[in-house]
Amino acid sequence: MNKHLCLLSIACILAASMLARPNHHGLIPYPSKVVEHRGEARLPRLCTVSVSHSDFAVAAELLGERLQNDLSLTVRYSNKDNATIRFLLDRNIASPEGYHLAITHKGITIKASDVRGARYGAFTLARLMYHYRPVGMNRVFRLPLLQIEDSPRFEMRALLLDPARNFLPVADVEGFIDRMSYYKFNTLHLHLTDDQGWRVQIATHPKLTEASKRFYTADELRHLVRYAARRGVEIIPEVDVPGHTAAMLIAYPDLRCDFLKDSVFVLGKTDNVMLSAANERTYQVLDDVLRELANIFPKGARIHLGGDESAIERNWAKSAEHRLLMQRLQMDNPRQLMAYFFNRVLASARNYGFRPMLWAELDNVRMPAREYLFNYPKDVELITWRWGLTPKCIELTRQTGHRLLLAPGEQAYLDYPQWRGDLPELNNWGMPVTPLQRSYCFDLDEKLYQAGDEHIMGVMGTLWAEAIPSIHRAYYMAYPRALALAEVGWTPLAQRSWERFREALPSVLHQLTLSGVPYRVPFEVYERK
Ligand code: TNX
Repeated sequence: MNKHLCLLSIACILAASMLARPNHHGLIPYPSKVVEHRGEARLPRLCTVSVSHSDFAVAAELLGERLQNDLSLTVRYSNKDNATIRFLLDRNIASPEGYHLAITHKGITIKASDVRGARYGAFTLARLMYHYRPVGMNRVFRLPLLQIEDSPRFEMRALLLDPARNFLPVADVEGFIDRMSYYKFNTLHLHLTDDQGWRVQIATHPKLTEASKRFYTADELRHLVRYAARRGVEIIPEVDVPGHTAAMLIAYPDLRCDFLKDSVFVLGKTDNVMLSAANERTYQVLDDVLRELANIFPKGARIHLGGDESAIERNWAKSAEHRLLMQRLQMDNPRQLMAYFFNRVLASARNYGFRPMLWAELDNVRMPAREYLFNYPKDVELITWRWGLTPKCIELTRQTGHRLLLAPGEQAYLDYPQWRGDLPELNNWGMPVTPLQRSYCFDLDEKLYQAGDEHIMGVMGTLWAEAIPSIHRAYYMAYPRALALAEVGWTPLAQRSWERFREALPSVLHQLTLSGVPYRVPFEVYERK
């Protein structure tokens, strides 16, 4: 082979491998569409940023914060047309969370029809700029010429924090929100009450927080709601009833089932107890709680009311007052009382303008589980979570028309260890290992749902905190798996690639290190074979 042919074939092989492996540009979650042009844009160290629409100011500010904090760039806001980075209103962009980002020789534009899209365009640009930051003595910023058109695959991308089990101060939750919104999560599920603690101040029932000591005041929660909204994150509060209520029943023993009124309950030890469904006081107290929460959360906000792991056989089934109630309601199985209980509590929630959610619970959690514990009302959004039961929940919601959020134990339980022998060291009851690649491959390996399953709202990773004593540990358990779930929730299935994700990861982890996030290093992903 002559020299030229040889060079040509090497060039072809290189080009083919570049085509086979599109550049990841350090982007997680990867956008719907990236078009790359030849050449590069040079950016001045002093970036000017303009917005064509006052709603977009927050997106420009969040971009400025990232560029200043992570890249020590000086950012100036301007109202001139020739700014380096321009946010433009484009009503033709159909998805409110969508955006178009163009990096050209003439500058950078981010177009969106809504502040949500403008914000995500800003975060994508900040991530790109971090990935392509100049290193060493070279101070010139060079970005590839790109056009990105992006919008989310699912409307809800969520993470759950559990300050009920281990309290997380407001500042810790703020930092967590900053991180999650940067990776395009838009929902934070806050598990506010459980056996181990009640973490939201309720003025009409002050004892609820007395024993738990550390809790959020109404004003602190209001602040968090505002803080999250500025970053495009909706907070869903959860008040978990009628099980998971030991803290509530320690504070107010009159809400216990009749035969447990004089028993000794110990905070942190007692579990598997339930609110009485036969006592009017239960409904009164829950109504008060919901009324006060309605003063904290915006009108029309979601609320999660639990409904999981209720030990009905050990509580309502053994109680005289519940037998009487069943007689009155002509029921023959205490499980039917769940429908009675929730119909009343859901009525309060609706009355205060909340959109209710519940954990999807099946009548028989031992396999085969076939039906829901009760007929969930149509307006209730459900979350699937139990191991092995997500396909069943998807099938049932397809029939009943309920909207469903996916948090399957198999891929999305971020409290489980990420590798053999890894943390958590506490409360590890033989938790299944959930490696990064498993979380990433959520719906790549097995087809979880069918085309047209529009009732699927999205994806949620859960950080149940029995074994998560601090925000540091929450980060360790969440990252990098939350990045995998961010991509499951955002990136269209056709664009998903484990290889591309794996290659983009070091750049993202570098930035996380810089901002002090103690994630777990996923060494197994890079181990030499
Ligand atoms: C089950 S997921 C629970 C939580 C626990 C978690 C531990 C769900 C609805 N209930 O209360 O914290 O398992 O992994």
